Amino acid sequence: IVGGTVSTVESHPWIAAIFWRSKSKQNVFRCGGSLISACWVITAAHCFPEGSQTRHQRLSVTLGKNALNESDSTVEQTFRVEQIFIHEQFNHSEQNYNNDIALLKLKAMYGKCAEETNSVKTVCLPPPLKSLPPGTTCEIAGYGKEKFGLWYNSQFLRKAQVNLLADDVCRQKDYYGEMVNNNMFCAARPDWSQDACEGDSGGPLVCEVDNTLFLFGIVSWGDGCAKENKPGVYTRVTNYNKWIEEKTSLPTITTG
Ligand code: 4AZ
Repeated sequence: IVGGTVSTVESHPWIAAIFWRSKSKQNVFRCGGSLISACWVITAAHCFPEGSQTRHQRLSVTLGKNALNESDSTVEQTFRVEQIFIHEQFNHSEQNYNNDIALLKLKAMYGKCAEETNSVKTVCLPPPLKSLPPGTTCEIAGYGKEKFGLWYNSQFLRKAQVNLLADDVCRQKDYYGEMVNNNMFCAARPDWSQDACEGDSGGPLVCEVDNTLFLFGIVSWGDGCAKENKPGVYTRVTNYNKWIEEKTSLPTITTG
């Protein structure tokens, strides 16, 4: 997050930190995500490059995390991943990350996945096709970089506020032109001072409707961070209610 402030996980209790275990057994932070039900985290498809690295055995998800490089076992809940669903129409070779959405099924421990606490809660999905007017202020959160090009992520969870941009504005030539399609929307600070950045990918953009926060966007891409005329681009979650329902209601394959 560029230009934001340190936040506490209690104010974004659905945030998930997704780690990948490297060959040297180190847990490397990969992406953000959002807890949408006890056993399901929604994130971005581009967090999982093609090939062997995408093996779910290498992934873990931590909920309730304030500091990226320290663990607090009194509030954190860590899970292995049982299954990954990457959107069937996501294409790694395309530049614009169309259908940048994925679901991770957490592996239950003693028959349970996430347990609700002050630091761990689910976020609501908005109703299908619900759209909010341009200018609506929404909130993003993540452990990503505080400046584009830095080599390290933020040590603490950070948040920022961004406004939804009209689609025709974001599709102007000096913005992103044809790169932005209807499965995406743009959001930015009017003075370009706050934005998502590398490492925030997969994480939440939430907007309040009738006193309830809903997950409207998933951090997806952008040209740099907090750059003039280059807003953050988010996966339009309201286009995927059916896909999410389909995947999360699928029976689990068990072996042994
Ligand atoms: C990234 O590389 C990334 N400013 C995520 C979000 C944005 C830019 C880059 C938006 O993961």
